[in-house]
Amino acid sequence: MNPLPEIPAPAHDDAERMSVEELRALQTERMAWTLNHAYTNVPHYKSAFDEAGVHPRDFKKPADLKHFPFTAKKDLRDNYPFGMFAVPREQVARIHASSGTTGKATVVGYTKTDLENWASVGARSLRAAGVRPGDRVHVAYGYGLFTGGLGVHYAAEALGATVIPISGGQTARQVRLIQDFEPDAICVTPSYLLAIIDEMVKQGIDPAATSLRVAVLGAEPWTDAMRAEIEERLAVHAVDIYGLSEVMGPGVGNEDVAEKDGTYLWEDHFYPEIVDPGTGEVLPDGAQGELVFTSLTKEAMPVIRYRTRDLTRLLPGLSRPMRRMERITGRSDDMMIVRGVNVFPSQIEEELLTIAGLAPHFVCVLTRPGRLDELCVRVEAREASVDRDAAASRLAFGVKERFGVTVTVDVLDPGALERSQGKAQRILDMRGGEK
Ligand code: DLL
Repeated sequence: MNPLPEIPAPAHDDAERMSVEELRALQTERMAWTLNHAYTNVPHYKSAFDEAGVHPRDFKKPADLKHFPFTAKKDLRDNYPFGMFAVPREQVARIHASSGTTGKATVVGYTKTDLENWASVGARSLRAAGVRPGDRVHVAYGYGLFTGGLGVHYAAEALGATVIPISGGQTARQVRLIQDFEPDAICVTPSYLLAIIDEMVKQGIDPAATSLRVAVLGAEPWTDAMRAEIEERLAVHAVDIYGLSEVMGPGVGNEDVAEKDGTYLWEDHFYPEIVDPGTGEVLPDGAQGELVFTSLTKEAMPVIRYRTRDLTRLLPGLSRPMRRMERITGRSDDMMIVRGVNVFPSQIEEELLTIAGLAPHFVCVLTRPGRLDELCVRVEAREASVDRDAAASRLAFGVKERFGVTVTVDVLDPGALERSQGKAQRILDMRGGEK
């Protein structure tokens, strides 16, 4: 085992030192402001609230939020591009957008104050992750309309770090700059970090010997098994950062490097709920369901009860008043149903990382040869010498044992699958036609 670097404990900011009661009071005040702001300035919210028969003045305490209507991605698309903005267009200081694999992009906007708040929750996130003022931070999230690069960039600056804004791609160059600039931290998707580690090995560089101490990983689901793989190979602390553009971007929440036990949601700016994805009923803390957010301070684009489709549960804070969320199992969109059994790519990842001969580069291929869906896991062998049949049977057996799902496994040559430079595409849907 490679020993992990020591990270000195940081000071917490004012919000992180509040009591739970103080936090609830702050949330109540900010939620009342947000509901009013959205109702008064965004026609969509006015008509949605009116239709549901609720008015911002009905809101007295966070539990009242459940009477207000949800907001879905479709509402943002229907109001494309700027219809969800709550301030005059000239007060919008920046725009981001999600690429949107189908249909229109989702557009989000920020005032100057929103950008400051984002940088401050981002700085808090990086601090929780173990980044310290004066550290060099290699940002390999994509820059551009995607919130990852610029979001983490301004967070690192606000923390007082030195930013290396390389963006995604050009993997050989990423490795060279890590060698030359000796960063303390890297911010990147876990799947692209694996590609960077593989490139180091290819160039004859020992990944465990770099200057890196911390990897701040997010933008896609990843597992504790992947954390163990990255921590061992790169000798860094691998810490989760969470966020989504509709709510802000990276830094809606972050894990604490000393705990590595759930991602703190920065509840002074974003109020979380867990709902039953089918009925929309609010579930108690601890229950598994869909994460829903209401922004508490956003000016340009407040969101009321935004349905993230991310599945998780809320846990009490350990060292802060804010609640933690358990690692996201997956998005409801990524749930595959194979002969009636639900399965997520993250479960496949967890299982395949228990098999020494298999590398964590994989894709789940869904087909429908007859009337039923079938799942084939295409995964790379770690080395050419691996007994592929044995590794394939072990994975198929493990997935069946653990999750009750029958899969076929195709073990490929090392390097056979295309590497992502950002978010990995874990599902290849070849079913065609009706789903
Ligand atoms: O991915 C923002 C981000 C950038 C977060 C960099 C962290 C780091 P979107 O492109 O809008 O924004 O995608 C948001 O990505 O709803 C989740 O499904 C997924 N996601 C983001 N972070 C995590 C994470 C950015 N730590 C969507 N674990 C979210 C699991 C994550 N899924």
